[in-house]
Amino acid sequence: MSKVIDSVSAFMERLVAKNPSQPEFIQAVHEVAESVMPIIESTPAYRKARLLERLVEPERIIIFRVPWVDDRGEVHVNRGFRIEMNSAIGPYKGGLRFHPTVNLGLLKFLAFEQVFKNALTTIMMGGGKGGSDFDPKGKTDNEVMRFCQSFMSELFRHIGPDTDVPAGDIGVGGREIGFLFGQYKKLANRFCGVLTGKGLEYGGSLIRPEATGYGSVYFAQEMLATRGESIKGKVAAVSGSGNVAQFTTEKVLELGGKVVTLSDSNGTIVDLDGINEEKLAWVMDLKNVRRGRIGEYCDKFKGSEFRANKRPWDVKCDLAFPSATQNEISAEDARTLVGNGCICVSEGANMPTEPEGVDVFLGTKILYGPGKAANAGGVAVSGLEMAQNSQFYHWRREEVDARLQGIMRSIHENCVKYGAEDGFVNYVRGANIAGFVKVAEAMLAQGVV
Ligand code: NDP
Ligand code: 2IT
Repeated sequence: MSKVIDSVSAFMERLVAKNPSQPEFIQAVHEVAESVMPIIESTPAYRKARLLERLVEPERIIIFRVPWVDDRGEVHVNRGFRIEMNSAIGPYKGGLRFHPTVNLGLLKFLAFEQVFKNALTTIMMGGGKGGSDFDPKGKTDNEVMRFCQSFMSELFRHIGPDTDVPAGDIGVGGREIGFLFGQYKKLANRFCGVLTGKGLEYGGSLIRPEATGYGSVYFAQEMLATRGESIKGKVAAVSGSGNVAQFTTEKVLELGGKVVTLSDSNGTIVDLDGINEEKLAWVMDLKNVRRGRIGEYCDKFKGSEFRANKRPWDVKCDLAFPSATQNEISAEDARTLVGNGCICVSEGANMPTEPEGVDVFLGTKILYGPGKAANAGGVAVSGLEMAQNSQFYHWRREEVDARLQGIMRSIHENCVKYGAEDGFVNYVRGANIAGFVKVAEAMLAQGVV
């Protein structure tokens, strides 16, 4: 064991030296390295091929200028990125994030996680991620369109339906994908499945908007079933109020649970009566059409409370669905959740729990589903969208939903296979090893490239 610890330390020392000022990337790699080092140490072919060293080095990074003109005629310049992380098991696949905090290290963490997540889906997809430090908040539709067109004017030459297929993430939803697709088609003179998350009228898949949130709840269902529990009658705390949070809430309600919180970067709304279908419909209109702030909920629905600059984690709940952003659950938040009786955490967001918080969840042996397993439903249905596009055909809603449920079940089984340790499932280890083994075998087979 101490040899494994020494190997992780030595590996991390080299990684930090080579990637200074990329804390999120270092955090994500450290977690995976701890899980997979025992396998690497006991598999000479993996060690010899330097698989982990190759996995942390993106195959290619594209960084570009994105100039655009606002409605007043002023010129702005943003930075665009695409990290093509690993193509061992399929074309690069992963979302685009538009948020002022976007930088190279943040996207490298997301691209790295995506490699393992995509491997878990069982679909042929490598890992990638991209985006920009552009902030869509407060911009008009025309400004967002001009930005997306400028972004795609460079990106289009690097992507394609069997090379690299971007999709949405924070700040990139149906509106942005539409503008990006329009510009790709104009420049490439080609109508194809080069992006996923498209509108239904032009090649999108049914259930793609719902997939990440639904998948995260399906994963929670699977975890709960291992202890004879279900969603019915449970109280859930959800963070965020965007795509993932909305459809997580919808599915929890459908399965008989009660959701008592939502949030955004300004604070949390608490509604102990429960956010029912009617209130959720109002939230969806607020966020997706009127593009307002979640705090407005409390002006509309009396009896609810807005907690400025607070996260939801001190609200008593049985289930927690972090669905906003990375590092939004500290060790103290994790202790509060567990102390208040939370039995299951399913991560809709990518890496929402700080490492010390993960230790709390694993140490107390609650059901803890890490993002790369629990939120893989989104990219899985992106993979199904690619499959439908390649046939110039589409499947029914029930068919896509059934496939999504089957994929979440198989991810859960794989986590159990690699993560079971005397009566307890360590889903972190399970997900990391299951994802790693698939990519590692493909890389070995393809030689040193
Ligand atoms: P959206 O842009 O639709 O919503 C993001 C939500 O998170 C908003 O409520 C936003 O609030 C909040 N948020 C974003 N950044 C911060 C921050 N720094 N601090 C506090 N709150 C923040 O994005 P999605 O719902 O698509 O994504 C949410 C999470 O799910 C992300 O971690 C993403 O990577 C992950 N994910 C998304 C998938 C997808 O298919 N969309 C698939 C798998 C994972 P505000 O309006 O104030 O910014
Ligand atoms: O983090 C993610 O998995 C996503 N943002 C979805 C990626 C995709 O290609 O659908």
